[in-house]
Amino acid sequence: MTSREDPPWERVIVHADMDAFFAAVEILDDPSLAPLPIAIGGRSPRSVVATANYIARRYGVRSAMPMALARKKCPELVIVPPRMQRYREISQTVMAVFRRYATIVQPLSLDEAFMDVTEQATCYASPEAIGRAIKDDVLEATSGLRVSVGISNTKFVAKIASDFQKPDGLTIVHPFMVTAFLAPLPISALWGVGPKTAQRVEALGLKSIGDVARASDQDLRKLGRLGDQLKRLAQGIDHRPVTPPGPPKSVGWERTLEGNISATDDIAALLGPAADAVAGRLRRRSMLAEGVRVKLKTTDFDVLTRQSVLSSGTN
Ligand code: TTP
Ligand code: MG
Repeated sequence: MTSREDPPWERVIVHADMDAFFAAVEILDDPSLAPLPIAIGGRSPRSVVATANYIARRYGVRSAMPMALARKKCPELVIVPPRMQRYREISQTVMAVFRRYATIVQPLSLDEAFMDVTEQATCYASPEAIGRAIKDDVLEATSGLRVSVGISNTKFVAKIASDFQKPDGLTIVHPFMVTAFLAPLPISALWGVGPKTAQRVEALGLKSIGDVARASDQDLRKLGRLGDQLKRLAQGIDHRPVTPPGPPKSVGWERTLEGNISATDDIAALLGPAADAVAGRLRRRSMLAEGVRVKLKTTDFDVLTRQSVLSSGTN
């Protein structure tokens, strides 16, 4: 059946992202948590929130927020320690569902993936129908977890769309709606625009994606090569293909300490075990590292990194 609307979809790209993933898994395994505000993370003053359910989010609890602050914002917050093994197991179930719908699945993390369903979509009445089917299948395969789905003709727009009506969202952005959909969004939604770039773009008087889409070449030239790239994205042009995952680009290990340390010797003493853990992971995957990066987080949650390239590979 090929009853797709005009203009034709050159590609049908799906982005799917589980709702409050770690928290949703905990509620699945212990339904008594469902009516309560919950956050996943440790209890120590150092811990940060991995995620929170939508009830806790109403109090302002957010991912990456120090747990101490989260408890201030929501005194009744129930803190649940993470169970990574269980999240990985459910992630495999979810990714297996995705692979039933797409020849190419590109996982971005445990709970989200791009799918190119251009071929498969011809078997459905509409892109919306395939999105509905994916959502229903994830719900069934996981016995109750919900996924938000965005569908458009590019990765860029599909990803924004999956977030648009979270939780339990299904947002279809037809090719002819793309520029209108993007126009009111803030420039920070453009890929490649972090806080620093955002300042440079805003200094040109460009506040929304629509402003960038309409910007003069003269203004955009002030941003160098980035200017072109941003204008194309703002116009919904993004040719990047959905690509299957390759070997990992990095392997790491990190730990949050229970208390502060500041003596150089104390810090140095932690490098040995960290290097052992990383090397073990590399050896298990038969990989060699071409460089090393050390990351250090301060009491204020500032992150300092130092790195160097090695003269030969190591594990
Ligand atoms: P997200 O998809 O960013 O968040 P979410 O699934 O919890 O909520 P939603 O998508 O509905 O907004 O991340 C997926 C999981 O990754 C999340 O459940 C926990 C983990 N995570 C962290 O551990 N630390 C983080 O800072 C973030 C953002 C996520
Ligand atoms: Mg998610």
